[in-house]
Amino acid sequence: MIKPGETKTITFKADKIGAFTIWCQLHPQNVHLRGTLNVIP
Ligand SMILES: [Cu+2]
Repeated sequence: MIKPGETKTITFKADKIGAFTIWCQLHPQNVHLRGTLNVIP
């Protein structure tokens, strides 16, 4: 988690191409709009 206004860089290996739904881990999935993580070649 990060505080409001704070920035943080994370690194991970995206081993599949596509559009993946992402959501907040702190609240039920219907509380916020979901986001999409797009992995492109
Ligand atoms: Cu949330």
